[in-house]
Amino acid sequence: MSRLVVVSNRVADLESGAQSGGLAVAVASMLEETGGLWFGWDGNIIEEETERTPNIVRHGRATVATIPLSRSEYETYYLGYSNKVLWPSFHYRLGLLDYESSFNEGYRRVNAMIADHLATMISPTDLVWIHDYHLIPLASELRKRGVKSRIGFFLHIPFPPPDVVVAVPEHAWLIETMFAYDVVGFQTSSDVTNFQRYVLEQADGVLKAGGQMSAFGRTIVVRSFPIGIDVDAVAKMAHTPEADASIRLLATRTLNRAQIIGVDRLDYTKGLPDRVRAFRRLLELYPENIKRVILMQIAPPTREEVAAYVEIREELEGLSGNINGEFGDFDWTPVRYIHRAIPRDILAALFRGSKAGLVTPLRDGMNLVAKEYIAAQDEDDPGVLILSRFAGAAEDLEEALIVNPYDMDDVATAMQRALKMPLQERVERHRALLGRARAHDVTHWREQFLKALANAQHRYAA
Ligand code: GDG
Repeated sequence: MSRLVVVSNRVADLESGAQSGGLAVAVASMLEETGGLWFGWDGNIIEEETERTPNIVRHGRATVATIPLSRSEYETYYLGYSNKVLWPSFHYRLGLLDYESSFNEGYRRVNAMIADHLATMISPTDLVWIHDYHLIPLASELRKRGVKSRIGFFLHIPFPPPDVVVAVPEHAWLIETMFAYDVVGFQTSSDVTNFQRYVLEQADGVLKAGGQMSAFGRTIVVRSFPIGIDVDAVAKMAHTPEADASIRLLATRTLNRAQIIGVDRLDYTKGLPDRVRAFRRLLELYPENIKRVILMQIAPPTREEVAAYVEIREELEGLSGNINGEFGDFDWTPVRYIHRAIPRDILAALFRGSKAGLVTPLRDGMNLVAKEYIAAQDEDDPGVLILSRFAGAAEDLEEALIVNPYDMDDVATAMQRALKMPLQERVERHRALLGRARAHDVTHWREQFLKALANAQHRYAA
């Protein structure tokens, strides 16, 4: 079995595995099996840009190698190019693109620096799996340093249509670097189509049999690998005696009011202000819900050094405050907003204790919260998932109530429908959704990707 080398912007903390998500656990278990390596930024920032050597720690058979970033690398590579250029544009939000040429220089420099370290740690028989938009050009940097291993890339965020991609000033260079991989994986078939269109229209590429594409003198495999969760782990967390107790306490505290839950990093892609507006619309269109329903929104902070994130927080807090002031009463707070991360087990209990899960991003690569909400439900009395058509998850989770997050009335009507849905319909929809979450779980995702990578023609072999 080949050794697996995983590279991502951040590595998960394998020590505190209890709090880690399914992805980290799935990758970690694979690394343990193969004695693999995980390389990434350690989350620290050093003021001076000095020569650095990775810090290497062993966890069982797995090795974790991390490296700090300098202040200027953090500002250009991470905050700048990754999160002010690629993140907004790949989420179709060109109005939020905030470009400086120094960002791209920093992005190239950090990818080259990582390649310098990694190239010495990789052997030709390794399978190298690189993750996400921070590291798109990493394979091309590794190839320059003579790395001949099979290298795969998985994009966790959407890939937009060519008209949007071309707004990124270095798009031609960026997409060309993707042809240094052997396999390029996306979340959904529409991301694959968008990528194919770019390659055909902008790069004179050719689409070949078996999902292969040729351009820039190279041929790569391009496919979708929809990411999933560890369904049993979430279900188990939602059904412990402690979870039972939390749900009972919640019911007492809220006087048995129906709860609708949203859980999202406070990111402008997640559609949080629109969601709160839709909740207001629910109270206006269906006033029977006044004093009977609560929207619980958990929105932990993220990327607060980027101005667009400060603005979205202010907007969300303003809207929540307005509803609570206007509709609330001494014994009812309509919107409960928590700007903090909640432990995973509590989250699972909250999912199970909520009549509806509200997942309404304006654009999302997949959205794991949708799948976690399904996994946490009681099979004989499940809640209803309301899902944005713009989440990658909507391509598969057809039995959810699919909504347009820009249309407040549509979302409000779906909430009302979820609150009123008869038990039999809830059970049937949930059974189908759970089957889909199981069929496309995180193990399936990992295995499918690594199988495609292992089977890819070894074009760089000496
Ligand atoms: C990117 C793509 C794609 C959230 N709040 C808390 C908490 N979470 C956990 C959720 C879930 C994870 O974080 C979020 O995953 P999502 O998939 O919803 O979204 P992104 O963070 O934007 O992830 C996305 C994903 O990558 C995987 O490929 O699906 O489209 O944008 O697991 O439960 N966890 C804890 N406390 C919180 O308060 N413990």
